[in-house]
Amino acid sequence: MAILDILHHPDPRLREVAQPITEFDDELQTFIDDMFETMYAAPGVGLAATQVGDTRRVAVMDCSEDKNQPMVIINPEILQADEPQIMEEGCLSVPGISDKVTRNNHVKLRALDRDGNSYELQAEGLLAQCIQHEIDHLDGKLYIDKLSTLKRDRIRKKLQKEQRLATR
Ligand code: GNR
Ligand code: NI
Repeated sequence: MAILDILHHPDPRLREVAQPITEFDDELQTFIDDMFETMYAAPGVGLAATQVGDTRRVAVMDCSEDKNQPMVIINPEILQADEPQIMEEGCLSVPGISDKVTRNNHVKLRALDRDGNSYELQAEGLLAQCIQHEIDHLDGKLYIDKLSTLKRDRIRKKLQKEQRLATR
């Protein structure tokens, strides 16, 4: 097991579009375990491979109260989305920031599990929000892309300054 480094905005690797997974080998299983360890340690309710510099189309999540409902989504597809509403959102790749964005409160998901078996799931609330957030990561998108240019510029400058202070 290993805790992986989480990339911070504006790292250009957060903008890469992840590639579908076709190999469900031992290396993938180890990577998924490391992603869970990294997510729980952060702590966060989700983590996409993009955030740890990997271009495979996989994310892990656990939106449960007791942190006992690990979920893997591989090559995910949203089949249906409805009930747009404003939700407060944060991201481990945009640390120390949160803001309101519009998300669908209900989604129907199709994805593969860690063994490559297809499943479908109806999700609502935080889980639905998290699914949309993680799929956005796999498409190189961040929730701050939905904010005004002014807000996004301020966030980028703040994180770039923190980055400079952390690496000097
Ligand atoms: O930990 C996280 N919390 C969160 C809160 C509201 C909406 C989405 C999220 S996901 C985030 C972890 C993360 O950055 N996943 O990519
Ligand atoms: Ni995120």
